[in-house]
Amino acid sequence: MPSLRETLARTRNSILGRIQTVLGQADISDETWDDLESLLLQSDIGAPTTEKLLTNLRKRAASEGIVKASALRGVLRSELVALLGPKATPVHDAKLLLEVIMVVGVNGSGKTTSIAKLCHLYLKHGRKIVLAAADTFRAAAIDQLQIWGERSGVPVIAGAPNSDPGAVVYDAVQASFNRKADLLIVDTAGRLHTKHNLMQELKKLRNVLSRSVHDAPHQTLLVIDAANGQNAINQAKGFAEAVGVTGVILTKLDGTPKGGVTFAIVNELGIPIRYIGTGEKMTDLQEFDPEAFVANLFDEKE
Ligand SMILES: Nc1nc2c(ncn2[C@@H]2O[C@H](COP(=O)(O)OP(=O)(O)OP(=O)(O)O)[C@@H](O)[C@H]2O)c(=O)[nH]1
Ligand SMILES: [Mg+2]
Repeated sequence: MPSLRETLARTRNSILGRIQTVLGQADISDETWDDLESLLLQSDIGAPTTEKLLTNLRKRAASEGIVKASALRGVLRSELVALLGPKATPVHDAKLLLEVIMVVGVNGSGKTTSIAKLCHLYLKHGRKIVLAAADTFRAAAIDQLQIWGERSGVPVIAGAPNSDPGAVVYDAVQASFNRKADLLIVDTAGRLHTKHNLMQELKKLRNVLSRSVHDAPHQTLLVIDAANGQNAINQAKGFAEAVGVTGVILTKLDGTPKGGVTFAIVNELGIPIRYIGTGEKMTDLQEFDPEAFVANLFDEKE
């Protein structure tokens, strides 16, 4: 399992790492602010979030009487941590008979892989899991989930290719009750958000869940490929409007310099990051920890 430090290497080495050069030994000048702004903008943090950060930094520099640019490093870090909000605590309510997690996201973002990783994590916590293969549009998608299920000994409820995903979800709820499972994770299809019918389909699935299990889905996790950078924001808005999203699984941080998008997601969408994907293996999922995340974005040798 790669460490967070390894996972963030590309992001750290690309742009965010250069911030320490800008925030060097000289006194703060207009140039410091300009350079900082342009680096933040290049780092996929996005314009609204960059603006917010700079406003806060300027205020703190003034009120705390900061003169040296290097003294802004710590302030920047604390502002970045504050932006990400508190570490999300596990939301499992033990009184819930059956918890339902619906997983959504565009195709290829890493939904099925992330579900396998979530299984691995929750099995360690002693949960009894059923998976629903509600991505019925591609036979390969059903197979992929079944392979993961077999590997970890978790039953996968699936239908025939092109069958009604609502029926699959309904069957999966019944199977969960029959098997006395306490966690049902639903995999869904992921065409582009611009195709209205996908969103309609997801809404239908959501309704089947809410009619079958009290308060379900208890979590709706949106899987976002970090390599999509700023494009991920609009995608996420589409899903959030259609099905309501309670948390984000940010995948493929290991392969991209665009880790700055993490801040844009939380700030612009107001949705917390719950997990991050750090590789392709079952064990490559970490609970998101804002402080550790920010600490590993910068070079420790500063
Ligand atoms: N490096 C890396 N690869 C990942 C990560 N998460 C997923 N992948 C890879 O991304 C590719 C797509 O993952 P899937 O889980 O099939 O994505 P999906 O969202 O289910 O895709 P569709 O079923 O087509 O909608 C696979 O090759 C995964 O191995 C990650 O955190 N890091
Ligand atoms: Mg899939």
